[in-house]
Amino acid sequence: MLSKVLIANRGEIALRILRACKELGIATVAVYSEADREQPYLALADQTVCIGPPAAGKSYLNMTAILSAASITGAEAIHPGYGFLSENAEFAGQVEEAGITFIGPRAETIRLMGDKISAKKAMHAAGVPCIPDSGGALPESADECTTIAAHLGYPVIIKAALGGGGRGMRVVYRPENLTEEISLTRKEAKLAFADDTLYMEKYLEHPRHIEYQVLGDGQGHAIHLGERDCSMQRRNQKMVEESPAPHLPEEQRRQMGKIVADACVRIGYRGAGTFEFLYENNGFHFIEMNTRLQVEHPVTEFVTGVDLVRWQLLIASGSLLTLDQSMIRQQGHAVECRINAEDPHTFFPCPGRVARFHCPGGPGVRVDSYLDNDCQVPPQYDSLVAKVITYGHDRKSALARMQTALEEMHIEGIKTNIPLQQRILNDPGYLKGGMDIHYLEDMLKI
Ligand code: MV4
Repeated sequence: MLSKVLIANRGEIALRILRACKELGIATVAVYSEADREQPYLALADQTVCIGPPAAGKSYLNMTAILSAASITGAEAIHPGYGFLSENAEFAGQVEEAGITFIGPRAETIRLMGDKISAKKAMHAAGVPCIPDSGGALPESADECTTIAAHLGYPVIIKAALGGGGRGMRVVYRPENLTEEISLTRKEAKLAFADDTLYMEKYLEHPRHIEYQVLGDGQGHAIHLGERDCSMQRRNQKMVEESPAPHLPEEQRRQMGKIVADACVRIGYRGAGTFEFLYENNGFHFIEMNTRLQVEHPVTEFVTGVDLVRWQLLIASGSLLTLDQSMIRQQGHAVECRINAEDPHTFFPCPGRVARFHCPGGPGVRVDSYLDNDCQVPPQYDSLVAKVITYGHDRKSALARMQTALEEMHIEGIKTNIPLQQRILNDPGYLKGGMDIHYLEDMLKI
C-alpha cells in the first residue's frame, strides 16, 4: 500500500482524494497556489506545499514545481485529479521517470487516447462501435477531403486530432464551405494544440451523450460500472449528469458494458477511465476516451456502491482488481447537479468571498465541496464550487431529493447557478428524460 500521496489538484476533487487517502491510512501532501493559501481543506492534509503564484500555468500546471514538492516531501505517488495535468502524457512520463507512481494509466495509454485518431483506431480494432470517419488524418488536398466528405454524406464535422471536449471542432453542412472550414480548423488547431492534424466524421445532429465508467488494473482485469447520461450541457460544460441513462434498453446497456470492459482488457488499461459515446437512432457511437477520474464520478459511486478513488489508490499500490463484473449491480438512480460560482443568467464567473455555506443533508444526499463559512472562491480557476449528488430507488425519487437538497443549500456572498439548476429540475422535458445534447441550450434561448 502506498504510504504517502501528493494530490496535484485543488478544490473539491483535492478534498475527495484526500478523504480516500485518509481512509486507507495513506499520508497526504496537498499542494496549493498563493490564491488557495487560506483554503480550509488544506488543514486536513498531513503536509502542504505552496507550488507557485495564482496563475494555473505557474502552479497547478507547473510540472517542475509539483515534482519538486513530491521529492522534498517524499511522496511516492501523485494523484492528478481531473483537469490540469491529469491527461498530460508528458507529465505522467516525467513522474514515472522520477521513480514516482502516477495514479492513472500508463503515459503511453494517455498519449494513445489523447490523439483522437489513434484512440478511435484502437477502439475500432477492439470492437467498439465508432462514428463513420475519414479513417485517419485528413490529407492536405482539398479534392481528397471533398471526396471523403461526399462519401460520409453531409453534414460532417471536422475535428482536431489533439482536441477534445469541444475544442477545435467545426460542423460543415454544404460542400461549398468545406475547404474554408477545414483551413480555419487547421489554423485553430495549430494555435491551440501546436498540431494541425485533423479528422472528419459524419455529424450526428441530435445525439445523447452517454459515457461508460471503467476500471482496470493493467494486469489483465477490467470491469465496467455502468453508464452516465451527460446530455444536459451548455457549450460543452456539463450541468446535470445521471445514472442509469433514462430509457436505455437493458440488453443494450449490458452489451455495451461488456464491449468496453473487453476493450480495456485488450489494451491493458490501468486505472479509472471513461468511454464517451454519442447515442442516436438507438445506437452507440464511440467518440473519445477520457483517461482520468471525471467530475461526475459520484453518480456511478451511488448506483454501484463502488468507491472509484479508493480503487484508483489500490490499483496504483499494485493490487489486482478483485472486483468481478458479476459483483457489480446498478441499483436505483443517482443525479448530480454542478454548482458553479457564476451568474445564473449571464453565466459569467462570480468569484469572491463566501460568507456562509450551508449544506443539505439527509438520506441519499451527498455534497462534494471545498466551501466553508468565510472562504474564498478565487477567480483564476474553473467556477465549480460544489457538486450535489442525490440517490433514490428510482429517477423520480432521486430528482425529488435533489429539489429538496437545492432548496436547503445556502451559499451566501457569491452568485451561483442554483436557480438555473432548479429550473432544469422542474422542466417537463427534463423530467421526461432522454433529452439530447442540444436540449438545454434550446431551453435557455427561451
Ligand atoms: C460530435 C457531435 C456530433 N457528431 N461528433 C463535443 C465535444 C467532444 N466530446 C465531441 N463533441 C461532439 N462530437 C459527431 N460526429 C457532437 C458533439 C458535441 C457534444 C458531444 C457531447 C456532449 C456535448 C456536446 C456539445 C456540442 C457538440
